[in-house]
Amino acid sequence: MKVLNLKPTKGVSRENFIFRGIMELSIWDLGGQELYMERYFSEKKRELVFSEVLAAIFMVDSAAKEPKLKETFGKFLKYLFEFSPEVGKVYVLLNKTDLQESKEDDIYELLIKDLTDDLKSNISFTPVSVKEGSAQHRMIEILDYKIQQNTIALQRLGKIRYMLDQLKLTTLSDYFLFNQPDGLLIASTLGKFEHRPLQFLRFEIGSLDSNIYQIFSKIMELSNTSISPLELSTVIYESEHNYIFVKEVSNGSVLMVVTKEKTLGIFNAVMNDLNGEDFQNLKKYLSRDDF
Ligand SMILES: Nc1nc2c(ncn2[C@@H]2O[C@H](COP(=O)(O)OP(=O)(O)OP(=O)(O)O)[C@@H](O)[C@H]2O)c(=O)[nH]1
Ligand SMILES: [Mg+2]
Repeated sequence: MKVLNLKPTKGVSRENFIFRGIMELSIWDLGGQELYMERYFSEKKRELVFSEVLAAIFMVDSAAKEPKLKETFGKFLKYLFEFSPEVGKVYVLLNKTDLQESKEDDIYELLIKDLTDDLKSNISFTPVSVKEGSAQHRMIEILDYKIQQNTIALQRLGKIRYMLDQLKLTTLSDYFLFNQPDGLLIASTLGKFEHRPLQFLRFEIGSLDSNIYQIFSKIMELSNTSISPLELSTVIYESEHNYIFVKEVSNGSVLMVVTKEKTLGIFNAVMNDLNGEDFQNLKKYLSRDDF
């Protein structure tokens, strides 16, 4: 998300999101203004807000002086553990470390002071900066950890990995499936594949389409060929020793194929793959909406 020009959160803002294409999340962003905090900490609302929490993240502006910070943190912990005792670790992000005036060490001392040892061992503090991307990186780490504990997400992941391995069998190529909304890898035939964090990948197939599709339609029109509405869904790159294919699989996911060699045989094999049954199965699986 673009951070500049963000408006203060009013009350509780909710958003649904499928992380890495496999784990459905309902994100509750609790506004930090006093008026809103009073409301969601109130006797009437707190159970609703602090129940069924899967992951709790407390974000602090380390560059601001907030007299009620400690008190707020106390209430947050109290209601969280009261209504979501299964939540596990609480993650505290000390934000804005990019600023000179950031006092993350003081804030850490303030927040940890007087906590019981039990609580201390259940809270993980991390200095971060949204501006520099380390906050987003930390959030991804936290959610990846949650995937590891989520049976349904792990099952989905296993199934998708198996399907990618099937695709790979005949093509001497590696397959990478990306989730467009967050730009993160869903699965790959190389296992956990590290790409630069937060270098959010966007395959702009759409914009390429619009030009080429227009010209293509025109040519078809000129030659009087009636062709079914064509989906331009694959982009092919060529390097000295490889072909790289990029193809949209479903709403929100993109498959990238990198060949190990650059031969016509392999090119054809990948093209067959991308137009074959295994690909259709993957597409069907990813288009399911029974999340
Ligand atoms: N320098 C710097 N500015 C940041 C960083 N993170 C957020 N900001 C800025 O801080 C301001 C407040 O950001 P928000 O994300 O709206 O803060 P918030 O904590 O959600 O505030 P509420 O919605 O009122 O709870 C915005 O102007 C952001 O651009 C950071 O890491 N570094
Ligand atoms: Mg906000």
